[in-house]
Amino acid sequence: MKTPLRHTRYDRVFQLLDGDGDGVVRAVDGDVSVDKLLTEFGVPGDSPKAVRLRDHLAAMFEDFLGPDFRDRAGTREEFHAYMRGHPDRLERMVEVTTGAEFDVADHDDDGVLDRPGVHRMWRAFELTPQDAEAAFEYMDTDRDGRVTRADYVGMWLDFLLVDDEDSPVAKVAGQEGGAGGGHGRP
Ligand SMILES: [Ca+2]
Ligand SMILES: [Ca+2]
Repeated sequence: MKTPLRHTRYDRVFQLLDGDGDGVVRAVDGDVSVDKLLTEFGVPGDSPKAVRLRDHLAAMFEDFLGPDFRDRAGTREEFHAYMRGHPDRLERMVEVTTGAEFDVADHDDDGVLDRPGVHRMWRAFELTPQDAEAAFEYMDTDRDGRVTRADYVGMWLDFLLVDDEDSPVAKVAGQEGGAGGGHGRP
C-alpha cells in the first residue's frame, strides 16, 4: 500500500529536525540545525537574527514536547500525532520560524535571495543540490531569479500543510522515495 503523502512529508520534517539522526528529536537537535545555518552564512550566534531564530524554534519544541522540552525526546509517532493535531498553531509557528531562517540567509537584508543563496541554505540543511534546485524553481514563481521571504515561508507552509501528491513542493526536501535521509549525506 502506498504511504499517504502527508505521512511521508511529516517523516521528512522529522528527519530534518532530528539533526543527529538518532530517531528522536530534542531541543538540542534544533540548536545544531541553527548553528549549521548560522555558520553557513557567517551570522554571529549572539546576533539579533540568531536569537530570534533560536527563540522561534524553542517555542516549537516547547509546543511539541511541553514545558520541560529541554529534558525530553520526542519520538516519530509523537511527532506525527502532534503535526496532525495542531495544524493552526503549527502554521503560525512554521511561518515565524522559517521567516527567521530566511532572515539569517538574507545577509544584505534586501528581502530576496538569489539561487546561490538558496543552495547555501539547502546545503546547511544537509539537503541535496537537486532539492535546492526543486525548491528554487518552486519558489521563484515570477521567474526573476530571486525568491522573496514570502516565497520561502509560503513554500514551507505548502510543504507541511498541503495534500497534493502532484505538487512540485513534494520535491524540495528529499525527493520522496530517494535513498537515505536528509542527514548524513555528503
Ligand atoms: Ca538578499
Ligand atoms: Ca522571484
